[in-house]
Amino acid sequence: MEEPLYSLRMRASRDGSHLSGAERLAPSADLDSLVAAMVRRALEHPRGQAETIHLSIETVAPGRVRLARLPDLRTLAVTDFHQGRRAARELLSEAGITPESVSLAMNAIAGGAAPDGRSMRGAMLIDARTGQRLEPDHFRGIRVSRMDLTPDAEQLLRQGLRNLGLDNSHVREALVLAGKVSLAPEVLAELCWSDDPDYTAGYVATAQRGYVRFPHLKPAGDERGGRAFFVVADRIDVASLVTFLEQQVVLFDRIGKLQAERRWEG
Ligand code: WAQ
Ligand code: MG
Repeated sequence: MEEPLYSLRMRASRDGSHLSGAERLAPSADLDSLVAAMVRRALEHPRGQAETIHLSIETVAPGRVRLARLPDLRTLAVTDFHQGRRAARELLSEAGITPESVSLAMNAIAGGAAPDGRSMRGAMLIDARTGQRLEPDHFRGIRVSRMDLTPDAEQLLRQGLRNLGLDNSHVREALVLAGKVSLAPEVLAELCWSDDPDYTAGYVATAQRGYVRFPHLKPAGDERGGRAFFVVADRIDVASLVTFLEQQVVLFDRIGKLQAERRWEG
C-alpha cells in the first residue's frame, strides 16, 4: 500500500494584496515541518510580514498522480532588463506568439496585472494572437498547484543547480511550476518574472526550448511580477485547462538537463 500524499498549499497577503504562495506534495510525516517552513516564509517575506496566511491540506487520490520529467534549464546572460525583455520577446515569437500579444502581456505584468495595479495571486491566460485576457478572475488568476518533486529528483536537482550557483527556492519552485504548465498541450509558452523586489530574474518556457532563464527581466526594486500562459483562444477549452493546472497531481521523478550560462546573442 502506497503512502497517501497530501497537497499542501499556502498563500499569504498583506495590505489586502498577494504577498507569497507555495505548493507542495508530501506524505503525512513531512507535513508539520513543511507547514512550519511555509509560515516562516510568509512572516519573513522581503515585501513585509504577512497579515493573513491561508493554509490548506488535502489528501490526493493515489491513482491520480502523474509522473513526469522536468524541462531542461538554461540561462541566457543579459546585461539589463531591456535586453532581457528583447531576448524573451524573441523566444516567444519563435513559439508563435504575436508581438502584440507579447507586448500586452509584458505591459500587464510590468504595470501590475491585477485591476488595482498590483501583482495578481496567480497567472494570466492570454490569447497568443490578440493578447486578449481569458482568465476568469483578474485578481486571482490561475493558480497552478498540486505539483512537486520526488525526494530523489529533488536531491539530484539541488545538486545540479548548486553546481551552477542556482540552488535557491525561486529557481526550484519556478522550474517545477513551469514543468507542470508545459504538460498542458494547450499552452504554447509561459512568461514569468518574480514579484520580489530584489529578485530580477525571470524566464520563458516553451516545449521546444524548455525553461530559459534571464537574470534580468525587470529593474531591481520593482514589486510587480507575474505570469502569463499563452494559448490560442478558439482552440482551447478554458475550463478544462484551468482544471488541469489547478487540480491534476504531478510529481516530477526525473530532472532535465541543466546547462551552463551562455551569453544571449541578439
Ligand atoms: N500559479 C500561477 N501563478 C503564480 C503562482 C502559481 N502557483 N504563484 C505565483 N504566481 C504568479 C503571481 O502573479 C506572482 O506575482 C508571480 O507569479 C511571481 O511569483 O530561474 O519567484 O513566486 O531564477 O514571485 C522566476 C525566475 C522566479 C526563477 C519567479 O515568482 C529563476 C518567482 P513569484
Ligand atoms: Mg514572490
